[in-house]
Amino acid sequence: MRSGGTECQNEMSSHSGSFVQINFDDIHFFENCGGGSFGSVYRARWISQDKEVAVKKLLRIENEAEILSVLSHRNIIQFYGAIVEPPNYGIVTEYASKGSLYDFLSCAESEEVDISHIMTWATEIARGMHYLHSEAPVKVIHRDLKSRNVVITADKVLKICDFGASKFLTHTTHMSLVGTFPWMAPEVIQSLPVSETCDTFSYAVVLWEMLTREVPFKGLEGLQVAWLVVEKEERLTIPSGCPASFAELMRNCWRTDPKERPTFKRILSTLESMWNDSQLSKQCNSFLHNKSEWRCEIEATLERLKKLERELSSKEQELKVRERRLKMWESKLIQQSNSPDLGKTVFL
Ligand code: 7Z0
Repeated sequence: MRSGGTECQNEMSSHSGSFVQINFDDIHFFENCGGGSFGSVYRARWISQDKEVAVKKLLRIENEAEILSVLSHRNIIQFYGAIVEPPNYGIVTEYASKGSLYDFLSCAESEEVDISHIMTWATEIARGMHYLHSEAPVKVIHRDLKSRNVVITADKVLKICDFGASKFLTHTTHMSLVGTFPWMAPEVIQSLPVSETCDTFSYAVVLWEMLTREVPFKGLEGLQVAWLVVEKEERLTIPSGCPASFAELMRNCWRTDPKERPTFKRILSTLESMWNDSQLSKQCNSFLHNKSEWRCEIEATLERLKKLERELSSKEQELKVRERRLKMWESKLIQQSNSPDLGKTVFL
C-alpha cells in the first residue's frame, strides 16, 4: 500500500519498500509533543487517511526501520509508515491522546489510580516488553524504557514508545541522557554490553513511579545519580509500608548482576499470581492512601544522598588544595636539586 503520489519512486526504492511510504505533503503538522521533551515528535494529521498521528522527524531513515516497521502489539506504539522525501524524513505512528505516563503521574490534577489500575498498567508494560524481547520477529532491547517513553491512549491503554530510538541514535544529546539516569541499569550507565534485563531494571523504576507518584531521585543531578547507582549501589527507596510482593519484585529487578534480574516472562507470571492474591489489593490501597506516612522516607533518603554529595565535593576541594601544595613542594625540590650548591641537601 502506498498513499499519495509516486514522485519519489527513486528515493523509495533504496528502502526496498516493505513499509508504507507517506508523502510529506499528506501530513499536516501540529505542536511538538510534550513541549519538546519527547524529542522531535509532533502531533499531526495524516490528511488522506483522516487520522491523528505522531510523527518523529529524523535526519535520515536507518535500515533498522525496515525491521521495526513489522512490529505490532497492543502495548507498543503502532507504526503507520515513513516519510522518505529527502531532506524530509519521518516515522509516522499512532497518536496517544492522553500524553506520557510521566506527565500523567506528575500532574496533581490527574485522577487517582487504585491498585488494580496500577496492576493493569504494570501488566501492559510488561506485555509490551515481553513482546519486544521474545515474541517479535526480531529481538528488540529498548535500553531507554522510562515513564516518558510510555504513552496513554484515549481508552487508557499503555503503549511503549521509542524502542527503536537507540538504533536511530536520535537522542544521544547530553541533556536527554542526563535526564534518563534514574531509569538506567548500572551496565547501561557504564556503556557495558547489555542484555534484555537492562529493561527489567528500568521497568521497576516505572513501577516505583506508579506506586509512589514521585520523581525518581528528585533534585539530584544526573551524574550524581549515575555515581550513586554504579559506585554506591544505591537504589530508590521502597517505603516501609509497600506490600511485600511489590517490594520484592522491585528489589529483584534492581539487582546489580543483570543475570539475577527476572525476565519479563517471569515478571508476567509474578504479576499473575499477585492478581490472585485477594489480601494484596486491600494492603495496596491502604498503602496508596497513606502516602503522608511514607513520603518522608523517600525524602529522608534524598536528603542523605544530597549530604553525601556535599561531603564529597568538600573532600574533593580538600584534595585539590593538598595536590596544589604537593606540586609546589615538588617544583621547589626540583629547583633545589638543580642548583649545584644544594644538590645533595635533603630538605624535610
Ligand atoms: C508526549 O508524547 C506523546 C506521544 C508520542 N503523547 N502522545 C503520543 N503519542 C505518540 C507518540 C509517539 C511516537 C513515536 C515513537 F514512539 C513516533 F512518532 C515515531 C517513532 C516512535 N518510536 S520508534 O522510533 O521507536 C519506532 C520506530 C519505528 Br520504524 C517503528 C515504531 C516505533
